[in-house]
Amino acid sequence: MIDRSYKDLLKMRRFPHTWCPGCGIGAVLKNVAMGLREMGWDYRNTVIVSGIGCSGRMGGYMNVDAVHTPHGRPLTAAEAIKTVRPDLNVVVLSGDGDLASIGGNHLLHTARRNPDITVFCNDNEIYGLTGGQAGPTTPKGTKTITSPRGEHYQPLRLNRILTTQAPYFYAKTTVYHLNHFKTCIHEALRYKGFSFVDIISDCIELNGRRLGFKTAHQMFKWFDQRFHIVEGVRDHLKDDELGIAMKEADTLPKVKVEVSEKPEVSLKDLKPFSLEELASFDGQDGKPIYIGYQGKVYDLSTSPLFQGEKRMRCHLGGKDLTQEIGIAPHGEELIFKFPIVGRLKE
Ligand SMILES: Cc1ncc(C[n+]2csc(CCOP(=O)(O)OP(=O)(O)O)c2C)c(N)n1
Ligand code: SF4
Repeated sequence: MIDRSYKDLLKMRRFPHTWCPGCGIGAVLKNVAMGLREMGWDYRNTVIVSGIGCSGRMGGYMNVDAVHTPHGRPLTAAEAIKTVRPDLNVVVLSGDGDLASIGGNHLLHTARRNPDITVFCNDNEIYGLTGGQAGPTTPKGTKTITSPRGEHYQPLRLNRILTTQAPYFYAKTTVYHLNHFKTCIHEALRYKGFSFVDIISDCIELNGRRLGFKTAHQMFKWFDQRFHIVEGVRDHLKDDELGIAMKEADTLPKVKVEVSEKPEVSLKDLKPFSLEELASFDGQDGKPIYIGYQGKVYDLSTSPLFQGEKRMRCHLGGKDLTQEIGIAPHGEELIFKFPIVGRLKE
């Protein structure tokens, strides 16, 4: 018997939905709901965030708390929610125009910061809601309402952009390759970190028909010709490959720091200085510059702090500066590397 419990994740009272018959968004909604169900994610522990567009309407049909953000901003809201409520599962449902065009900057930087959120991008390679204009992922040469002679520019290659800097999880699939699609959803939901599933989908009405497809199924067959599945997890995916590209954080090479240990000097073996004696080592008339710090006397004559024009700082020489160095940023670092020449008398 078919398990229809995923419907608990949908607001069935709102159906029939708003999307055109044959639109791929329905398949995305249903399969994401099934994926959440398998994970045991529901209204008690999950929040959906979506942007603006036909795809952005998915959040309104999910039976969990959902945030409908301004155009291009779902990732900002999603990351904020995850930051203040790390106990919640945060899932973004939106379109390629919303996420990669007006929201492109947020996509780059959210991916870079790697928050634990999952993004399902209904990538119909067009701006659907507004009438079928060319968008960021529209393939070069595609005829759209804004490119009647064929789109002039190369599309953004999310497969390349989102796999440049580890860690990353980028999966590409289509609404037609159902088993693969389900696997990508499942793996993305399980991934700890920023996961992005790029789902090639159809906008039959405002893209497909203009391209000459009579039915959504004809578009699906076209997806089948354009893409093929590659097995296993890859570092990167080529433009025509469907699969999962994933990489853990690059570990920085361990830098060996050589520390030359100075032998610990016993205070009692050091030459004792009274404050009056110390005061005479103030750098004037060619005398060295001595400074007292925590009971020891340091020779700072060669310190860059007192060279050239900075010699005017010589009024600091010949004094016990324990308090001043204690509150100065990097104070101790400035003094420790210089030779110890004595100790302050009690
Ligand atoms: C600030 C702002 N600019 C432009 C729009 C108009 N607009 C609404 S949806 C949309 C494109 C959405 O495209 P996509 O994310 O691909 O979703 P689809 O409709 O294709 O599912 C645009 C440009 C808007 N609503 N707000
Ligand atoms: S306009 Fe396109 S993307 Fe929007 S619901 Fe219709 S088929 Fe789907």
